[in-house]
Amino acid sequence: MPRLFTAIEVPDEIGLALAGYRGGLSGARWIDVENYHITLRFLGDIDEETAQEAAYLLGQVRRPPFEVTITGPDAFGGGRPRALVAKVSPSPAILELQAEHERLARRAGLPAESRKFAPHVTLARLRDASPRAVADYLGLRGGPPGLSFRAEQFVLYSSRDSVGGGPYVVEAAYPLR
Ligand code: 2AM
Repeated sequence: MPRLFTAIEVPDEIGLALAGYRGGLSGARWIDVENYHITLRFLGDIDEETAQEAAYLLGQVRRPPFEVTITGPDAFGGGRPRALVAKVSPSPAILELQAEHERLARRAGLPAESRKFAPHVTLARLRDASPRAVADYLGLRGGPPGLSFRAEQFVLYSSRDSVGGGPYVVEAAYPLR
């Protein structure tokens, strides 16, 4: 079964700048720069028919391009940090696009996503990284990086069947207009 998710791609020059966050934290497994993305809606391992339906519904989305602003590095997981991320400003445009993907996913028959949407680019997965080390890392690197770009489309990505992880393949691209 294909494992699918919708996302905003990260342009090469932004990826290059975000790559500056790599290194300096033990227990971090750094994501390859070409796999950086902003997940909008994780669809999961779904059957071909549901995937076709979701792809069709995504094609009905009519929304204008919008500005994406990276606000800075952060960690998810609190006392047990599990991911290092570059947070993305939760602008009305990205929240509305994500909410529309959520509605479409449900129309395609998928269960509701229970987690609150917090837009981000995952930079590293963390294993055995201490909260202290993560705090120190963020202390040295914190602050807004002054990075933004215009999202002109969103995409449907597939990842390795039932396993997840990159490389991610663009199965379909949907212009924002
Ligand atoms: P993450 O970056 O926060 O880990 C492809 O796997 C993308 O879908 C990843 O960016 C990941 O988000 C997200 N993802 C993976 N498994 C998920 C799940 N069970 N629920 C929601 N999102 C998931």
